[in-house]
Amino acid sequence: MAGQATYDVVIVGAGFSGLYMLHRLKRLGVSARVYEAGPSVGGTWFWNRYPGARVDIESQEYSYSFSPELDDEWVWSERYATQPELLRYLNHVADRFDLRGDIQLETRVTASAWDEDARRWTVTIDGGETISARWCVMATGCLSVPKGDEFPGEREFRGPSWHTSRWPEDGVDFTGMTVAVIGTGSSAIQAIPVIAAQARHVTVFQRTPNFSVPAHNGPVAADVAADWAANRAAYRAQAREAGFGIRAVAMDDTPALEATPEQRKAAFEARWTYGGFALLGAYNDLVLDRAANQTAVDFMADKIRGIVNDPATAEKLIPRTYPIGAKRLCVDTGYYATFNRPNVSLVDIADEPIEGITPAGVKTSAGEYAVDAIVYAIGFDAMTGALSKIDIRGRGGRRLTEAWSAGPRTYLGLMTAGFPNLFLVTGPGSPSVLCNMAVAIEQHVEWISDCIAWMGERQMGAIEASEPAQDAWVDHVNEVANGTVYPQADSWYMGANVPGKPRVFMPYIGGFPVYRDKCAEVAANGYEGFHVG
Ligand code: FAD
Ligand code: N01
Repeated sequence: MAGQATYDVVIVGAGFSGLYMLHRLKRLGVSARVYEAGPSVGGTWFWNRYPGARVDIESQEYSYSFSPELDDEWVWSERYATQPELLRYLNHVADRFDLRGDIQLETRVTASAWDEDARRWTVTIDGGETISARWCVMATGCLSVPKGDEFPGEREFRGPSWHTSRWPEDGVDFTGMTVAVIGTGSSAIQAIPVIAAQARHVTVFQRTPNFSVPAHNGPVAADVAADWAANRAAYRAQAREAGFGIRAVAMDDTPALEATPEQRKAAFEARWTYGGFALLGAYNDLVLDRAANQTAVDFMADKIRGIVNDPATAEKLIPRTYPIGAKRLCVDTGYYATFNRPNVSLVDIADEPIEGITPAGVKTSAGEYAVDAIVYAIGFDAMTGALSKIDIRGRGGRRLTEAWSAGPRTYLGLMTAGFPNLFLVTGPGSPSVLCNMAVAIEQHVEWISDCIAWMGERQMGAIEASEPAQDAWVDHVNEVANGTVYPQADSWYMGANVPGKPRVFMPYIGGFPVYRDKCAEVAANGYEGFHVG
């Protein structure tokens, strides 16, 4: 088509994944263009600007490892960086590696169709312009499509309301306001203490209580920074050998039920004192065995009772219906203690369901809660949401949404049968959200760019996951998940948070090192399980 832009690779999304993908492809000398719907690079760290937003993996670990120079020049100010600091970091990466010239912001990719004859993708952006590319890399994010329109009457509310993932750039001043916060996931648990410190009153609407552990955040101590600077390469390597891609979650290799109650209490206490996800590494069977898991649940229940003064509120805050870890563990700064403030109240909507939003506030089966503002902290259409929003059509015009109607099917989370030359970064079937995403993203991006280079060297035009390899991988992903406690929760990992979504455990829980080695072996064997032509 005359005037049609042509690239070797189109990358969709300019977050952590898209930026590194572009950098790798530029180094290969491959022409690539990034299309990003938002007005800035940064992805997650641009969109999620709610009060209190910060990383839940220590920043020394949640950052790119591919450039020692970048590591040396960037100094993290806090153990867990805030959203503004992470956004500054990703902007710095875009500048430092000269990426901006190949990124088109405020441009949404609406469709992508495989042209069998040309063996290329025709990518459509909003406005209707089309682009031709040999390869299409979906770096669209696992948590980039916020849920919306969940409650009847949302549009009738007369005050302001925001989803945590679509926060005003100038922030919100809650001074003097009464505020409803709906949801008690990671976003809410970070936001509620900060909003409560400012607002006149906060009413928290909780459907399912969550487990949350303290971050013990603070400035990075000089000795910690110096230790990291001296040992960074070794520490990065240790993270890549850890099941969750996090060095700080070092797994103790003993089962919980073999320890005495006193030993368990001491082990959990030590990890609670360290903070963050470390708690889940106290024993090697916490996420495998429900009885072992219950020991950590009981520890958490005691902690909540010890922090929250009002016994009735404490009991409401204790999760009872699912194992700890089966929903993503939350990492907080003062969450449970916030319920001791006189200006914070908890409404258990398991007891009194939300019937809708009225012009004045939130209406439950027990009555109306009039508020000045509403914060929806209700999460995302995770892992498949951003891909389903793009009209992706593979061989024979088959839609991705049709191929995935019973749940996502991929080979290694990297590609899907029937969709040649379409790569997914941290797609369903890969460790992705069960891993330090920085580690998972780097491994995927490097595998994809190596594959593109390999194909180029051999003048190969197309690569596609084979159906048998994909079927075997999907079976393996399910089998591993079913050997853990993860499928026992109604989590977004299972698609359970979106009405009508197929209930399938989407990420791969076999551990990052096992997965990485499998990907490397597949590549070393000439892309075993893929059709290469
Ligand atoms: P994203 O950062 O989501 O970027 C995807 C980009 O693609 C977005 O900017 C989006 O606008 C764009 N896009 C999507 N569809 C289209 C389209 N059709 N056209 C054009 N552009 C499109 N992970 C961790 O490991 N540790 C953490 O502590 C952590 N904290 C998190 C906190 C929050 C609040 C959230 C929501 C997620 C968090 N995550 C965390 C997960 C986080 O998403 C990843 O760590 C990482 O930032 C993902 O990067 P990404 O580039 O793959 O996706
Ligand atoms: O979303 P969530 P999130 N009516 O889905 C409730 C990452 N992250 O934005 O549990 C009433 O976890 C829902 O209730 P229930 C991290 O991976 C990390 O908080 O479904 N309530 C739940 O309480 C995280 O897991 C950080 O019963 C409804 C809440 O809303 C992921 O992003 C910070 C409802 C949603 O919780 C998502 O976190 C933020 C309805 N119709 C995010 N629908 C860090 O700490 C939903 N809810 C780094």
